[in-house]
Amino acid sequence: MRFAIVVSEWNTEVTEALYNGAKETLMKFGVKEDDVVRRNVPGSFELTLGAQLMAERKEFDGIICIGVVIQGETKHFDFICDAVSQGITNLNIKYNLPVIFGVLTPNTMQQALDRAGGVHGNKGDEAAITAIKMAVLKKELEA
Ligand code: DLZ
Repeated sequence: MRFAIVVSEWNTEVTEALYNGAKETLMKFGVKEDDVVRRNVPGSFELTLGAQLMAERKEFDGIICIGVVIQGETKHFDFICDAVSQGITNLNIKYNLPVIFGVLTPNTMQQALDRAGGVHGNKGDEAAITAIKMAVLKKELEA
């Protein structure tokens, strides 16, 4: 199978750890390194278009979106989280393709780090496992 990973450049310390977790998990389950294609986008808001551009290539069994939006003092958090969660949901339906929401929405940077290889594991791993499970389900049901 072949997967795309779209990575937001905001909070890179966390998004790189999530990306590495996702990529390593895909490879652990047998995906070849050449079959994992990475592209960056400036922020989580841009994950939807980044994933859509990858979906348009029609060469992937799943797309994993990686981002971290930290609760701040402005309303940016709500707007970005609403937009990207709705945008990614729409892509799943529009392309009939697993597009995985690997976006952390913590209150603090520490909570993000705890979920990017820290005490709460690595949510990038979980995103990769979800992508594989959904890609397998799609193949089974379409066979
Ligand atoms: C503007 C912004 C803010 C305030 N916070 C975050 C964040 O915590 N995580 C993230 O991924 N991106 C953030 N951004 C950038 C937006 O996602 C987007 O890149 C800009 O609003 C430009 O469209």
